[in-house]
Amino acid sequence: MALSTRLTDLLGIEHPIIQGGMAWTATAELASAVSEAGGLGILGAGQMPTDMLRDQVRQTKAATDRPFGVNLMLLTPHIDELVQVVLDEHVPVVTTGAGNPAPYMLALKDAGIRVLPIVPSTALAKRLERVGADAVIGEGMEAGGHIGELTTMVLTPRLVDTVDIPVIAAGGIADGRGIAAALALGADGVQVGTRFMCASECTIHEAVKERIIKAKDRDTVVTGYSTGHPVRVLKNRLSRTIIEVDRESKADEIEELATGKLALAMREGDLDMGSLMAGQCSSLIGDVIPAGQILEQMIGEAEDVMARIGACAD
Ligand code: TUI
Repeated sequence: MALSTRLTDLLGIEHPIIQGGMAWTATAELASAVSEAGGLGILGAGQMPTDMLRDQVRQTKAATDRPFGVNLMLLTPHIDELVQVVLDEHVPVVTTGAGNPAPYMLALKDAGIRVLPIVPSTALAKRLERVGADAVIGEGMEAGGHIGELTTMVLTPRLVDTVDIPVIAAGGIADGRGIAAALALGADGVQVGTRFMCASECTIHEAVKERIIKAKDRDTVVTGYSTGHPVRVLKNRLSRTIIEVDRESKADEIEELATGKLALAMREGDLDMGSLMAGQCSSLIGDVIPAGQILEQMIGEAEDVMARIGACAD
């Protein structure tokens, strides 16, 4: 049995799973492995220099003929140049995060790009459906990195009730039970981030993968509320320091403390002072395996769960 949905039709992919476009984490190695295995691999552009994004796109195209995407983080100062790269390189799919992509919609749609904005609420989803979004990704606050206020359990069905385009559930989904739950809430697919950090092809530091595998259920915390851009991370010395400064609402000091810390974690493996952006579902992850196996396991488990639920209804 295959799980085909409006999302698999829209993107021409086998499984209704897209990989989170995590900055400093979702590189060509991971994205091409996910796409090759039938999901949608996504490059995390983050704050990459434009030449690096162009190289990453070309590396992905060389490794797979299947569809892939780029996540554009809209708070990036040179975002206009990154948008130009995805236009020039005819990237098939773009996801956006950390802001409203409306100013870029026309150019992206005119270039034939499928645009899947990440939204934290129904208000933004409605506006983006009107200006041509092909689907929306509703990211609940269980997710790692920059988050909104709503949980996946509430945001997903609210989006399904609000827009006619496909809804992709994100935040807290690391196994097939999460996929089955998202489909039960009316979603057409899921976005999976943290689970893919523990894919063998993911190039982040091995120490971070081990930290995720060791994580217990209360090991993540949200920092930086006073900056207006709260982020969920695994607890460490950096998160404790930021929370202390947060209490005094010193947003400038937090920005200073946080600068460069995501790369410090993901590239250097600094578990103490790096920003360990990862979701609440870290505690559901127990091993590092190839991306293709992650997809296979998640789909198999979702099918089993749905068969079990179906049997209860008989
Ligand atoms: O973007 C993410 N996750 C990220 S971005 C990132 S880099 C960063 N570092 C420090 C501060 C901020 C960013 C690390 N993780 N996820 C997608 C996401 N988008 N979550 C929430 C949103 C979002 C929030 C507000 C999307 C749109 C939005 O719109 C506000 C508006 O203008 O209406």
